[in-house]
Amino acid sequence: MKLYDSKMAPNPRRVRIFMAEKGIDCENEQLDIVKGENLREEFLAINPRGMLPTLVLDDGTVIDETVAICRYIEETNPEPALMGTDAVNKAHVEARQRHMEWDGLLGAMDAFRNAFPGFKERGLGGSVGTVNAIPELVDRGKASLNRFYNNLDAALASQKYIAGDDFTIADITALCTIDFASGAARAPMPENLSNLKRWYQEVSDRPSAKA
Ligand SMILES: N[C@@H](CCC(=O)N[C@@H](CS)C(=O)NCC(=O)O)C(=O)O
Repeated sequence: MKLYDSKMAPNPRRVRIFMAEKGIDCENEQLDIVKGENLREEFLAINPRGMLPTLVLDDGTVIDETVAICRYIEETNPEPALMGTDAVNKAHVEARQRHMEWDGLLGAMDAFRNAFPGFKERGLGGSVGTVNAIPELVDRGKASLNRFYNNLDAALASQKYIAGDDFTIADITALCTIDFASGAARAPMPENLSNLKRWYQEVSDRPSAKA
């Protein structure tokens, strides 16, 4: 299988870390989003939405959407479980994973996308044509991230990982969000949140975090 990927972007990194945790490697093609390589005809023929990550299986099946790709990998390589164990735990991991996306990653994407000069006319990602950035969304994104950081710190006071005792996809989404927010989106994790800092150090030390 082959992963269409971009080292500069947070969503493809979620898949790389997920695969690294499972010990899986595959063919990889890097596309430069800022240069618009994801909007070229060759790639749109594979994924008309022009979004990364995109996984192509050996039989030609195309799977896009980070969580859908992770679901496929989880089903084909169940160990270690990263998306929950029994029915209740799977539902809980899914809820936490969505909290990380909605409260954190979307805010970071808004804060970055609407401030980055190269995306002035690419306010929405992918093959949607010209859409102007909205500078007001930068502050809204940062406000959302602020709540995300504080809620995470409170949750991590009484549990090791974001969905409980085990490292899961929710931790991967949160890590990629925080690194992206701290760098490109210019909304770093506050220094005074000690539970969040403890967790961040632990997950950043995992070998998969280098993926
Ligand atoms: N919901 C999608 C979002 C994917 C997404 O936003 N990908 C970004 C990179 S992080 C992208 O491909 N952007 C293309 C662009 O900005 O033109 C997923 O989870 O895979």
